[in-house]
Amino acid sequence: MGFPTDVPLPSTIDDLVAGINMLIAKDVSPEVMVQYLQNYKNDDWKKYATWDPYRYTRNLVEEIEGKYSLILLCWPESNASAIHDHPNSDCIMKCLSGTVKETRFAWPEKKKTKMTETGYTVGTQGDVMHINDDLGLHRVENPSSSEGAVTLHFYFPCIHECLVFDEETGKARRVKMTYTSIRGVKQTPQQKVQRASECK
Ligand code: 2CO
Ligand code: FE2
Repeated sequence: MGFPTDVPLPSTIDDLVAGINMLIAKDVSPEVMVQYLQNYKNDDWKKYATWDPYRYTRNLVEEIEGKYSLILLCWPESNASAIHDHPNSDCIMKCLSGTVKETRFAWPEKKKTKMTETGYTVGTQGDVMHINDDLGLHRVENPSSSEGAVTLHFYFPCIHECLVFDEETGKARRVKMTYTSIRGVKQTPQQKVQRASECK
């Protein structure tokens, strides 16, 4: 399916959410979602940005349970995610600021064996990437030691937990994901625990 002509291209992040709602209702493909995210060029995402010097923050912009979540991730210098999956979800990631490196890995086949890297991509402002469990696993990182990075992640459907893998052995454990802020409101540790236990 081509890009639906009745969905206006987004000039603000609120437009982006409105357009996503229309595209979700039309049940469009990940490729159409990639095209749509490519067209968001504003920097009004800054109102959702929060920073932690030690780890990347996850800031929920919008979520419709069972449908999608749109999350702004702020990566301090040299910070990396664990290697992880995206259970039954498509993940589209757009680099909004700085540099982001995505390294892909194959699903482990043998126990106690170092995981196999299958390639990597380095993205800068405006670049959009797409992953799902059929395409493999990934680690995302900010490779810069002098500058933060910001990425916008669109998951459809939403994911609230994932498997994280030990690169040396391929051993996986399931973790719940929490939000640093929700629709611009910073979450207390209690709210994070409460919400993690509500999200199955
Ligand atoms: N999946 C990770 C997260 O939501 C970020 S890497 O891009 O999908 O925390
Ligand atoms: Fe990811």
